Amino acid sequence: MRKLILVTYLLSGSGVLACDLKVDSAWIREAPSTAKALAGYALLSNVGSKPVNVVSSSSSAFAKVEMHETVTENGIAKMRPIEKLEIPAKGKVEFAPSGKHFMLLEPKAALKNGNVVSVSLKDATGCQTTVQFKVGAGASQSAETMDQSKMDHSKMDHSMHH
Ligand SMILES: [Cu+2]
Repeated sequence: MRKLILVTYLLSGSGVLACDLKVDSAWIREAPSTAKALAGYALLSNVGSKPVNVVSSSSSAFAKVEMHETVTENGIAKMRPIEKLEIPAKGKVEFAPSGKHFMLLEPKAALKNGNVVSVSLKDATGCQTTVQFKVGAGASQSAETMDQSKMDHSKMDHSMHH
């Protein structure tokens, strides 16, 4: 515990710029090793007093990371890319099953339950937040139940990416 406090002190004292974007409960849905795209979810918070615009996402574990949102048109769930995600001052945006998600394309290695993957999110000022996503069945039991009743992401059409 004492060590953790010291590290925090050193980081904040050494001029490292802390982003206003904070990310919690980040997880990636486990998928078959043949899956070409995985879905990631998290709770994004803006702890600052100005809006934060998330403009890009990337990970060394994937060829490409996109932000998507799911919209339902005529009863059919479709995904579309989010070019720029605005989080209001002191606001939160939830990426959750059946809604917004990170689309993690072409994993460089098969990911299993319990693996942890770093994803970096960059805001419009260039500030980069690195988030640890844990591969698993869900952030909580309720999230898992909610998703499976509505949509199976692994069966969705990702042809738009090619
Ligand atoms: Cu998607």
